[in-house]
Amino acid sequence: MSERIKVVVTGAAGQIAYSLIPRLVDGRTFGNKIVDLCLVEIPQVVDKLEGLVMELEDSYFPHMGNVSYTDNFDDASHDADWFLLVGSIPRGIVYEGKKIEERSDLLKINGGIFVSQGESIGKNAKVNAKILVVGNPANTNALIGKNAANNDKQLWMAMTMLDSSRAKSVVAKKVSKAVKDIKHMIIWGNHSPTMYPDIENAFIEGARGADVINDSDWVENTFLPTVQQRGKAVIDARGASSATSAAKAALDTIIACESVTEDGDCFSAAVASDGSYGVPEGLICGYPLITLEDGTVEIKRDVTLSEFAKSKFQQSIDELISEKEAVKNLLR
Ligand code: NAX
Repeated sequence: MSERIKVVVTGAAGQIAYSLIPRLVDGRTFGNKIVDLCLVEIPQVVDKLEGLVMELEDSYFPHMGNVSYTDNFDDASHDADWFLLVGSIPRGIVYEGKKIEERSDLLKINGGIFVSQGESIGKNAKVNAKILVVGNPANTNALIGKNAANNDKQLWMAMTMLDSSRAKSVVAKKVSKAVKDIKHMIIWGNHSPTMYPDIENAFIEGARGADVINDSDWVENTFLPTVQQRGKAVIDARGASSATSAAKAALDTIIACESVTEDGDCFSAAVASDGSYGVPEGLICGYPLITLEDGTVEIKRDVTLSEFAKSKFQQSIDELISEKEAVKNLLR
């Protein structure tokens, strides 16, 4: 009999979730496992999930197990293996008469949600549960959630895979290669415009980015701002934040955690710092990660940063420190 896995998705009636949820049960993301889904929404829209459940039933997914939906996160969290915390108020929408563009506004609105969700996960979820925070501000939401969960065996991550995929795409275009030829693309720091996409340590058909791209002007004035501002560019172009690409990035993060990392490669997500690379302990910071044979996900520690990279990374660390300060009343 196939193994079963329980996955909880918040923000299940939102845009990202509409692309994400069907692909959780399509037999690719979790392989042969039967996936039980628990979909969570706020009370005002939870009934809409009936329609999504109908569509899932109509789609013929042999790997789909039980599907339920609720507005009670605490109920949903019991014995879950994976949490995709997508639910939050996105940048760019009008909320209580004000257009939400600043991170400080997002911090205030969304931070509170993650205290109660974190407590439920720490108490009710599987001991080795993995939690991927997508809802922005993702790093600090994950910090709040992890702190409230108070359960160090569970792995809390904030998503930076989309930034890594965007960076691969920009590099691939620059060198006229396919995206599959670009590997080891690390996003250091915060999932925000201060992030540092590390082109120097990326591999382009096996060669170091620093050796292939000898154009510091392009790196500083085109590559970095293009990747850092890509989220805003998508919002400006489509009038809504990235959805299908964000869903793909969440799936790629799950797959990267569920399979052993290829020798020499790594994947990007933000996890709690253990002091690696000089980041204050506990901050949820974008790092290069690897998944080991026993399923453990750990920080890859053998990457060398140039002085340029260190100064850019430090700006993002400083931002994470100030975000932590801004939510200190939500931390135990
Ligand atoms: P939508 O507004 O389409 O959907 C969000 C959904 O979350 C809504 O249906 C809302 O009712 C629900 N929700 C809000 N609070 C909730 C709660 N406490 N429990 C359960 N559900 C709740 O936004 P969407 O485009 O799907 O984006 C979701 C989040 O992803 C936003 O915060 C957005 O900023 C963030 N993003 C993060 C990215 C990343 O790389 N980390 C990239 C894409 C995206 O910008």
